Amino acid sequence: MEFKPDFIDRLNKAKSLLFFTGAGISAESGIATFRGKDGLWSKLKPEELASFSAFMKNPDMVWEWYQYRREIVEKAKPNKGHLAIAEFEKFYDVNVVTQNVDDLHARAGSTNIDELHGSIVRNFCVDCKTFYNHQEFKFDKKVPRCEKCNGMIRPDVVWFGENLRGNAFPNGEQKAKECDICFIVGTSAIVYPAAYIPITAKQYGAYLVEINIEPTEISYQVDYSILGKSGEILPEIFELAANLKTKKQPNIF
Ligand code: BV8
Ligand code: ZN
Repeated sequence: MEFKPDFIDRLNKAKSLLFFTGAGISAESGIATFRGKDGLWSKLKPEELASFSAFMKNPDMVWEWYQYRREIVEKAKPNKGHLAIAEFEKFYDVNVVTQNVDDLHARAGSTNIDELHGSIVRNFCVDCKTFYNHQEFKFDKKVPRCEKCNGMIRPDVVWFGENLRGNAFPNGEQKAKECDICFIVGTSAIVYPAAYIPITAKQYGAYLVEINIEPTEISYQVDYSILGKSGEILPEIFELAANLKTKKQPNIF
């Protein structure tokens, strides 16, 4: 695959890379995306499933939907895109700021991950906020109860209308300000405040590279838009980077 000369130059000089990822990077692992022709939202309404009010209105239905998605995540494997991102750590400071709630980046070996929208493999009690991992309720078809206070247990994902929790967003923002290249991988870039991450990177001088199978809301703002599957493109970019970073430095004496 041929890459633009200015991108090659940036990749050669870069020290810090940020990968801002969305559901598209997990598509080749068999996990459905949200929007697009066979996305989750084409069959189901997000407000009826991925919101706190939906959970309180119909807890068992929402719980079951997450159990169904957890099973898919558990059976899924990191694909070549996730693995390539982990490999970049050999030559760069790498940060992954993901909107995804699957654990495929961690399972691929990435070590600096901010999960903006939480994680489907974690649960917590709505009342006393005690955390539980999903294995403890693996076979529960109905919303389980907290062993400490009998409150309802919910998935630790950020639902629509909920503030992002913990330090993931501020951490991600700080890393966006410091990165040399911000890769925007497999996201429609319409969910906020997550979609501010690449904008912040651009404001602080990063070179923006989009990897997607189609143009998106953010395509007009990026420096380089590469159309194609992330599982195919990321390994090619890693190979280019490895050649650049390991080529024998010219003998200056
Ligand atoms: C909040 C977890 C404060 C649950 C999700 C402005 C500022 C702040 C908020 C808002 C705002 N404007 C609107 C809002 C409200 C809302 C929002 O952004 N709505 C959107 C829809 C307009 N934001 C919120 O509610 C956020 N909270 O702001 O709190 C607040 C509080 C009260 C009132 C107001 C504000 C919380 C948002 C988090 C919602 N939770 N998920 C779960 O997963 O079950 S969002 C959901 O969308 C997923 O997390 C997902 O990660 C996220 C983004 O989707 P993508 O990852 O981009 O996936 P998508 O399917 O859209 O796209 C996939 C892409 O991959 C496509 O482009 C496709 O072409 C590409 N692709 C496919 N295959 C491949 C590929 N690319 C490469 N290779 C391939 N093989
Ligand atoms: Zn509790």
